Order: sequence, then C-alpha cells, then structure tokens
Amino acid sequence: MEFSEWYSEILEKAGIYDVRYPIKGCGIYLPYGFKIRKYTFEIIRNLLDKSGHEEVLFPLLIPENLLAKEGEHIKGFEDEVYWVTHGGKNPLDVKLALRPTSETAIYYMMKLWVKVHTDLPIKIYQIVNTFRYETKHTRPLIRLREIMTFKEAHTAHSTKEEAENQIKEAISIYKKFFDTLGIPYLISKRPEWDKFPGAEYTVAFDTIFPDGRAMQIATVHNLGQNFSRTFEIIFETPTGDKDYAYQTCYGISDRVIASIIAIHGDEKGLILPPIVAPIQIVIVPLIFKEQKDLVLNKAEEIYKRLKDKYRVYIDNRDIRPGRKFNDWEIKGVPLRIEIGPKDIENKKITLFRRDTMEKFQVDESQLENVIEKTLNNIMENIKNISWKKFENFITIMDSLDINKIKEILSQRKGIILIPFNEEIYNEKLEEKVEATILGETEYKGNKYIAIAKTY
Ligand code: P5A
Repeated sequence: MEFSEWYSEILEKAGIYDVRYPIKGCGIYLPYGFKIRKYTFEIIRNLLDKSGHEEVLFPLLIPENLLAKEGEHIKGFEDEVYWVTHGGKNPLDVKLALRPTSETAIYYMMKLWVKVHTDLPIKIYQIVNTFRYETKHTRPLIRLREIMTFKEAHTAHSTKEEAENQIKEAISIYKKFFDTLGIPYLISKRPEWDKFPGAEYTVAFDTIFPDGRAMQIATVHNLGQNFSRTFEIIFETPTGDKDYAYQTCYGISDRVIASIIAIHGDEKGLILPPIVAPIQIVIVPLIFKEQKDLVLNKAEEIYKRLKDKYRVYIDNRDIRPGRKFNDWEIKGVPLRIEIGPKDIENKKITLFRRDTMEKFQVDESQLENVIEKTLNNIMENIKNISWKKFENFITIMDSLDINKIKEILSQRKGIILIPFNEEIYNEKLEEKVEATILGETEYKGNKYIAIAKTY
C-alpha cells in the first residue's frame, strides 16, 4: 500500500486524528491521538525544564507593526499570515496577526525585561498553536495551517559564545528527545537561502518517511543580534558598556507525532514506543462460559498488580478475542496479556509483543520482571529497526553526478550525500537535481552536501 494511503487510514482507524473539519489544514486530535501527543510533549517539557528553560504563555495575536518590525522576518512570513481585521462589525485600528511564530511578540516583551547583564540569560518556551497559510499541499499533522502543537523556545544571552553554546544545548536536547522516541535524524546546517527568516543560520533535524521523502522535524536558529537590534533588547555589560542581546530560538511541532506514526508503524497498524503509548499493556480475558468469573477475577488481579507502574487497560468488551487483538494491534499497544482458564490453572501468563508479533508464556510470579524487560526491549528494537531503515535510505556518492542523483531520487529516494564543495553549493544545484538541498552535514566523520526530495 502506498504510504500516504496507509497514513490516512491509520489516523482514522487508530482513532488519532479526524481530518473532516471544514477548514483546509485543520483537524481534530481524537482522544487516543491526544494522549499520544500529551505523553510525547511531556518528554520535551521535562528535557527543557531540567535544562533551565521556563514555560510561559503569550497571546495569540500580534499587532501588525510588531510583526513587520524585523524586515527579513516579515518578508519570510508575509504570504503565510492570517489577519484579524475586525472586532465584530468594527474594523480594527491596527490589524492583528494570528502568530505564525512568536519571535516578535516575545522579543517586544524581552526588551522590557532586560536591563543589565544579570537579567540574562533568559530561556523560555511555550507550547501553543500557530497559524501559517501554507500554500503547498497540506497534510494531517505534517503541513498544517493551524499548527496545533508548536513548541517554541526562545533564549537571550549576554555573549555570542553563550548563544553559540545554547545552540549546542538545543541540539543535544532534541537529540535526546528523538532518541527517546526512536526517531532517526540527520542534522544539517541549512543553506543560506533556506535559513529561518531573520536568523544568522539554521540547523535542522530531518528524518526520512517510509516513502523515502525527507521531513524536517526540528529547527534550531542562531538569531545573532538581528532581532535584539530591531527590538532594542539592550543590556549593560559588566564593564558598563551597552550591548544588544544574543538570541536563539528552536522549535518542533505536530510533525513529531506524524513521525512516531509513520516511522514505527507497519502494515498492521501503529507500533507505539511504550513511553508515549496511551495504553502500554492491554489485558484481554479469554472468556469461556463456565469459567467467566475465574478469568475476569484473574484479569482484575493482574490489572491491580500492574496499574501503579503502567498504563493498563482491561478489554472486557463482549466481542470475540480475535477482534480485540486486531483493534489493539492497529492502535499499536506495545504489550498484550491474554488470560485464559488453562493458563490460570498452570500459573502461567501469555504475553504478546506488538513489535515482533511474538507470543510467549511466563510464570505468573515473574510477570513484573518480564514486563519491564520486554518493554525496554521493545523500545530498543524499534529504535534499531528505524535507524537501520534510515541508514538504508542514505546514499553516499563520491562525486557529483547529476543524472545518478536524479535517478536515485526518482526511485528509492532517501537522502543523498555528496562531498562538500563550496563551488557547487548553491541554489542552481537544486534546479539541476530537481530536489532540495537540505544543507551541509557531517556523516561518519566526513563533510557532505545533503540532498533529498522533501515534504
Ligand atoms: C523556531 C521556533 C520557527 O518557527 N521560531 C520559533 C522558529 N522555526 S520553523 O522552522 O519555522 O518551525 C519550527 C518547526 O515547526 C515545524 N513546522 C510545521 N509543522 C506542521 N505544519 C506546518 N505548517 C509547519 N511549519 C513548520 C517544522 O518541524 C519546523 O522545523
């Protein structure tokens, strides 16, 4: 089955996201999808909180004069901004933008917060919805017009070095985040023509979807003093001079959820990393008439043993076990416990793991140990598989061969790495290969230009 068809089907069948809302690029997180989102963004929240970031919440509306203040920035976004022009029937004095991102809102306030070097650094983030009138083909959770889960971090520092170190910290946070989810990535420095509007440079994380196309899943931007000059974020240095703050920002979005789905899933449905699975263990009682109570009591007993440590659910529906198995396989529940009269008699429990589709028995007394090991093992396994697939999608070439590149990109796709060479590193190359230059990257110790068909 073609990837995009599989993807649409899984969003619906697993109860993740409903695309039928009557606005293009906007959809609904259903309860199961919402929980995946919640656990996923809890991971990044923890990583940010632990590294000295503080969560804030800014207004959705940005007055036109603020949004337009930084020249490059507004040039980059002007075609994508939604405008609020009226309050009821009255035209507004100042048009208000629905934030496409929040630099201008946040940096206006930072000017008020920063006076001396001791007010720095500031490291804040918010998880909010943003709006971009995307003109490219919209796709659920991938290219949204209302980006429902936009995690944006913004920092300000008193030296250039500190801002540079912040970029390193942001990259290491995102690495940990994607590693925790088993999402493989290539990190590259975007070319000049593709950097974030208003940034000095942009570093991006790209993963590869099953159809071989690259997907930008995170970006980290060094803003230098561009915005601080425009927004007059000025501080007094230890020697009594004045300087503009050095700034960075970095963001991820719902694309992370799309990646979890796309990268780990198989033809049967989702395979969720246990850490984000809304249900980590489902208990399915195999009910036969005479022993109904015996089985249900056992299921309840096992549930009680596990519920404090795991997200467990007993599926008591009055339908055939086969249907239940199928439902939970589509939903990607990592581990299933089957409880039947025979097993109870033998003091055994039957486990099934979604990633390998293996069924095996354990002694009842060993249940907790085995579950802990198996869930860890599932995570390791899906991470290894996804990195293997990713690496199979990487083609290293020892020289620039336009025809070969085009051929690979039209068939297997993936990411092509060609040796870095300043002379060929320009927008013309994109036209020649009819693909996107992701940027310059280091791969296994060598420097390359990364090229791919992208989303
Ligand atoms: C960094 C955070 C920014 O907006 N400002 C604050 C900076 N960078 S960005 O690259 O433009 O966006 C950050 C990440 O958001 C994802 N993204 C999207 N996701 C879904 N739908 C969209 N229309 C969309 N546009 C951007 C990308 O993962 C991007 O890296």
